[in-house]
Amino acid sequence: MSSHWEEFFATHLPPSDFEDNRKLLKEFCERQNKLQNNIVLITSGGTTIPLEHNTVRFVDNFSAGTRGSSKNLYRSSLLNIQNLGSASAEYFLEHSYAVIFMHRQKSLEPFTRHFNGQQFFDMLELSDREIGPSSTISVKPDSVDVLAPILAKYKRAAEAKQILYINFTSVVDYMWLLRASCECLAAFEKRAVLYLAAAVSDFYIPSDKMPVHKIQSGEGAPTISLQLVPKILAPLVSLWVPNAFVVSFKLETDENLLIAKSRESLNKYKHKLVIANILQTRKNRVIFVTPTTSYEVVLTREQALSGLEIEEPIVADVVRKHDEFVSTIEHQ
Ligand code: 9Z3
Repeated sequence: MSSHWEEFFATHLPPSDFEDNRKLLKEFCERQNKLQNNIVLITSGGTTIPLEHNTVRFVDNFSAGTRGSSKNLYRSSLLNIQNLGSASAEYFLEHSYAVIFMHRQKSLEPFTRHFNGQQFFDMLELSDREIGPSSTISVKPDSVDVLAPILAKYKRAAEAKQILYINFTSVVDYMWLLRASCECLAAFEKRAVLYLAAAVSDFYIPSDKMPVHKIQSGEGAPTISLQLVPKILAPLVSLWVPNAFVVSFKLETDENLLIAKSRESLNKYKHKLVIANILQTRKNRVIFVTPTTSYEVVLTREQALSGLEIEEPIVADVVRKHDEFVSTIEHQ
């Protein structure tokens, strides 16, 4: 039996920085709504489930956070690993959407995802060996063409205050932030897109069943009993943002289940689109499943080698579908 979402919120406290995030969400959304912008909530990265209240151990969900962040770069040696969420954020920004990037803490983020710490340092030059007041730091000439386009896009989005970053770690944090985001997105009605790419835990240990302190190995191997996380798409679609364009992702490892599970989800929650993918091939093939159709979006080897990311055509297609959805309602 899946537990009910209302009981979940009644029995699990919000994260300690929840009110700060709620305020940021409210301010960001009010500003974007006044500007009449389209807005997308991208969730990205995996959620954890703690095994202890004072958490030493936790179970994690797979996701690098690529799908949600940005653009593939031209030099493979400077590329960071991809993540759907962070990649998609950059493409939505290019389509002039305001972006709420709700991501797992320390998972990939738009723009910075292209470089990890050491790669970034390798692009810089220090003027003197002995550091003094006249020392300067510059970008190596052969790195400028890599860094400049990303920096330009980053600056444009930051100066226009077009993106808000909020982060979660556990599935409980995720649930509270998702609901708070929806409270703010409701005002956008059909102009809001929810792009739910985070890999959310299906199972967890409820707060009242979790030990307070670190589980002791001296007491023998623990038996851990997990319960089902409530299916949050149900209230999200029917109650929280009933007019929004909701897109969920379906991750499977068995190809035979992929379309059937996606259709099942659409039938159950009545949202607009499921983007289905298989773990191993997610970077070059997804399937768009709507209530009436299903078709593949595939990246050829040549396209991948030329630096194209699958998130670019995915986002372009979602934006086109969202446009159609907006004009269909307007003409009703
Ligand atoms: C996805 O399927 C995402 O595409 C990935 C992206 C997590 C595979 P990366 O972050 O990977 O780029 O490394 N997300 C799955 C979303 C999810 O958990 N969906 C639920 C499900 O499949 C239903 S809402 O049951």
